[in-house]
Amino acid sequence: MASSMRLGSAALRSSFRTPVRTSVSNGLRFYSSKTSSLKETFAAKIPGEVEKIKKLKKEYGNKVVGEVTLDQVYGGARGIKSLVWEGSVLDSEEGIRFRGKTIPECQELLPKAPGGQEPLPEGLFWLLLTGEVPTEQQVKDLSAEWAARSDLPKFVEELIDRCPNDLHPMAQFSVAVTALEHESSFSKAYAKGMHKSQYWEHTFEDSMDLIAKLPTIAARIYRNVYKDGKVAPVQKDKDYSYNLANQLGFADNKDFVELMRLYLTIHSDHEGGNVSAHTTHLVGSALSSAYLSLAAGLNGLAGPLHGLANQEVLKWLVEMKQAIGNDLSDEKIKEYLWSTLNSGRVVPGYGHAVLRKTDPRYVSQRDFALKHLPDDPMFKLVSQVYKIAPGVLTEHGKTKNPFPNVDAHSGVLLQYYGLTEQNFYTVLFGVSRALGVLPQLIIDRAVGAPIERPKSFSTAAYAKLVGAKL
Ligand code: CMX
Repeated sequence: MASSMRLGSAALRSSFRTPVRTSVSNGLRFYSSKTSSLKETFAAKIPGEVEKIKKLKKEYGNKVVGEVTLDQVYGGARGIKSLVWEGSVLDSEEGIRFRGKTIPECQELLPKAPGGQEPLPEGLFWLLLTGEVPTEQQVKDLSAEWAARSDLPKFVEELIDRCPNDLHPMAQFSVAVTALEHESSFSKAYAKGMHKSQYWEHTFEDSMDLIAKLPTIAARIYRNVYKDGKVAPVQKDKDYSYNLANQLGFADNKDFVELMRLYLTIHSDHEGGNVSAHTTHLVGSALSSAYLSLAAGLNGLAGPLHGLANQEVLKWLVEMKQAIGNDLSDEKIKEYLWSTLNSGRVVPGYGHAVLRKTDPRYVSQRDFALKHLPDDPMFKLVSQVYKIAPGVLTEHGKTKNPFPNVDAHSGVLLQYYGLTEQNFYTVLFGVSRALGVLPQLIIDRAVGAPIERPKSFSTAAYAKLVGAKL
């Protein structure tokens, strides 16, 4: 794997601080600077990680890690252990840990903006990729590097501008990210005939460029569909969340900027098996570029059972208010919950494939609301539903988890600050999700993860396998 650490011309592009080449040793260029860049930090970790996996496979490769029942096969592969995901692990009772750290721990440990209280998502990205908590300077450098890479190609701007306003913002988002394939360092190098040891570097470069461009893409969609079509330029000395808030048109409110920092941090990663993460990883396993892989993941995030639920929640709450009127008593809310269930629909924002408790991402958003908008009527309604819905869902008896997930809260926070256009909400989720799934894509290419190809059978073949006569 030593050759995989060769940092070529792509490395020069990635080194934002004026690089001073001091030595070239074993093909690895070193730059004099006070702190290590993200690329250098990650590159230094690769040989150890590759060695760890090699040793694990060599010594324990034939150990059984689980068995699969027919119910699991027909049940959406729930619980089948078959994926490797380094950034986060989801415990059904405790919720997510990013590289072993809970959300409150990340809130405490990750660097913050001057005067800010919420973690900067730049720090989370660093943590997910390297397993290390970055210094303030490293995070500052990363903010500057993303700002420096943020320009969109003209044809992508035009492509977004030509989308009809009634094309869902998530479809526009996916189109724009797919079109960025034109810029892919990975695809260009592959076409020329790249050695596999260089895959990760090009994936790293593409991921950094892609992440850098997402706020401008998201803001262009938002400003085109809902506002005057004008997007503020990225401010090179500001952090990622400030720029996103500013480009959307909300940075005058410093609490909204803080909300963006929290939002982008907590929506980033949630293990590898969820639809957007798994899809990005799967498509990437075919050596499709970071652009094509993320676009595929975004298309999955756009489904109502996954990321789109955050749009659905606000819609559902507004419809509930319209249907009930001013008497938002517990009894009326209970009736509304039952009417939703009895009409064969799901209660959006409740339930989860893995979690069996209230989602800590819900809790951190609730804490934010208690601090910044305790008297907002919609927040009060969300809190009231939180008291009632778990009981109703338990009585209904279908969902394995009657508690709220991340999507039950986000829309209410956004609407409070004036971002009321629900159809746009999943785009913000997508910007954040990129920060979680792209580190794994880079890791996949660095450790030589193979193309994915699980086995399928027909129902007749499964019946034969289990000895059933149908
Ligand atoms: N309201 C009504 N019924 C629900 C429900 C809810 N919130 N959550 C689950 N159920 C139902 C399922 O539809 C399923 O019914 P059928 O047996 O008729 O098919 C049954 O309960 C069992 O489902 P489960 O095993 O508890 O949940 P799944 O792992 O199949 O699905 C999820 C998980 C999230 C898709 C589901 O809970 C759901 O649809 N929730 C509402 C949508 C939502 O909030 N999605 C966002 C999830 C977080 C995210 O990815 O962003």
